[in-house]
Amino acid sequence: MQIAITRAVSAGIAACELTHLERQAIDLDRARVQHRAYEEALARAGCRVESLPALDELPDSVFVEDVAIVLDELAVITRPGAESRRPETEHMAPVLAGHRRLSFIQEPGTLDGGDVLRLGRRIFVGQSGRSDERGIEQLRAVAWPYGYTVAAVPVSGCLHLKSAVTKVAPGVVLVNPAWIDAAALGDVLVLHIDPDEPYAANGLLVGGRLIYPTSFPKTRRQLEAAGLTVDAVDVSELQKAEGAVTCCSLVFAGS
Ligand code: CIR
Repeated sequence: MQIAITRAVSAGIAACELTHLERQAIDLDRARVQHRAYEEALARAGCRVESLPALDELPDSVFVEDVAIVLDELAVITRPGAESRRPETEHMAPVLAGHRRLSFIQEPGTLDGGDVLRLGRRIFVGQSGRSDERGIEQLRAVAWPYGYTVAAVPVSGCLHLKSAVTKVAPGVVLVNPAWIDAAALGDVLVLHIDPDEPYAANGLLVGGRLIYPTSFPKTRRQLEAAGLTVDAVDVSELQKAEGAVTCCSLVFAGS
């Protein structure tokens, strides 16, 4: 059984961090409806959804992916690159302690879970504005004893590595080639987004289904034509906060 941890949308989401987008009004009620529909998609994919209560004083706390990396053997609580997001980790640590042994990224290193892409025993980490060399080195130190390699990948033009690439099927990644060089990922089949949809590289593969935003119809048609099962969800309000589909959950094997 897969477990998906989510957190309800903060009443303060209007004050979210923004790096590449202009601030737009976010309809909180609509964001909450979309988030519940996203949780339903996780349940359809076979997850047991553990939905945590909103933290209204932490605007970006719906984006739980950034505060932890959950491996089969342990969970790493991150130290997010954006200072406003660091208190989110204190709320996640006790939740994950119920599932995994914990390790912590320590000051001065920074790491956002959105920068971490795992392909089997290979872990790729974006060198973004949020994750630095020291954070990446700390992740390497805790993961290598379990047989993981950790490789830094340059990203430019986007927030996180997973804005530019996600796994969409076993051995297959979806990439925006303007933001990363997929050669850094080694032996993997690469699909490209439609160039009209730069934010389209973020999909969430769970239980053989790809949870994917409705806002990228051209790329979605290509994915379906390639034989993928796509479960489309409208996350337009969360996208205004520079979020996507991977960032709203932590999905891992239950024990
Ligand atoms: C931030 O800038 O931190 C949030 N507004 C968006 C985080 C999105 N996280 C993700 O894609 N992993």
